[in-house]
Amino acid sequence: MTDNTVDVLVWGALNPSLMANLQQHYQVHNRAEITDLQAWGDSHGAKITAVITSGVFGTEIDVLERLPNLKVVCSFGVGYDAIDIAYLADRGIAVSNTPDVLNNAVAETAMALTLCLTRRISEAERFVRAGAWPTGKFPLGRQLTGKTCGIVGLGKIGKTIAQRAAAFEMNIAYFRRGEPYAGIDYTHYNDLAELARAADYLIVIVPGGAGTQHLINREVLQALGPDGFLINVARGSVVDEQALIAALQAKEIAGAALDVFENEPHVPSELMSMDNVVLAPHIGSGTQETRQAMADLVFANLQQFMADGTLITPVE
Ligand code: 8YV
Repeated sequence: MTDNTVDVLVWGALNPSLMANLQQHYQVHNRAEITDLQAWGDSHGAKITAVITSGVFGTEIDVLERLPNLKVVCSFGVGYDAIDIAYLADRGIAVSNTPDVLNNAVAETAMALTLCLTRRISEAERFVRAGAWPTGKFPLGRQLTGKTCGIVGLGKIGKTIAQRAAAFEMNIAYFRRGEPYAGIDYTHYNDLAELARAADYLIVIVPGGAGTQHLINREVLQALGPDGFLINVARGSVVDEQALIAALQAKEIAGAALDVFENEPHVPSELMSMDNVVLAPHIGSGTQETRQAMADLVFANLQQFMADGTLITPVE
C-alpha cells in the first residue's frame, strides 16, 4: 500500500532520500517532534503500523506501548542493540535491519582509523596546521606490514576487515569462543586476552548489547600491552571506557582509535586531550554510496512488508 493512507512513525531525521521516499508514500509522524507523548499517542498512536528507526536511535518501550497496531520496525543500520527486540518479538512485531550493504564502508573505516592511528595522521596534521613543521621533526609512526591484526568478531564485517588487513601484509588472528570457524585459515584464539597479547592492532567489531558489554576490559587492555593499539568500530558499550582511559593514562597500551563511545555523542574529555587517540563521530557506515544502499534497503523492506507481510532482511 503506497497511497499515503498508511501512517508510519519515523524516530528522527534519517537519510534524506529515505525521508523523501517515506513522505511521498506514507503519512509520516516524527518522534523527534512529539513533545506530549500521551496526547500524541491518544490521537495518533493507533494509526501507526510501521516504525522507521536507526541502529543509533533505537526504540523506546514508552512509545511502542502507545502503538497498539504496530506491525513492523524497519531499522537503518546493521546493529540492533538499541532496539527492544525481545519486547517486539513478544508482541509479534517484525523487525528488519540493513546487513551486508555496509560491510565495505565499515571495513574501510576500520582501516582508515588504524592507519590514522599508527601513522599519526591526525597528530601530524595538527602539527603542520599549528606551524610547527619549520621548528622541528615530527615523531615516527609504526607500520602495519608484518604486524598482527587481532579481530574481535569475525562476522561479515570482521571478515571484510580481515581481507583488507591481509592486503597490508598483516597476519590475521581472531577471537571466537569455543571452536574455530570451519574453512578459515586465520589464527584462532578462544581466549580474548590471549588474542590481545598476540595482537599489535586489536580491531573490535562484535555486535553491541548485554552479551558483549565491556568485553574489552582492563585485563584485555593490559594483555594488548604498551606497543598495542585498540580500534573500536563496533559499539561504545563493548569497551570499558574508564578502563581504556586508565590504560592510556598509564601507557599500558600505545593508543586507540574510536568511532563509537559509551555515551554518544559525548566523548570523555580525557580522550579529547590525548594525542595518541583518534576520535571519529560514529562514521563507520558513513559513505554516500553505503548510506544510499541502506536507505534503499530500509524502504524496500517497508514496501515489501506492506505488500505481503514479509521482510527482505529480517532480524531473526
Ligand atoms: C548506524 C551503525 O546505524 O549499522 C550500524 O549498526 O552503527 C550505523 O550504520 C547509522 O549510522 C545510523 O545512523
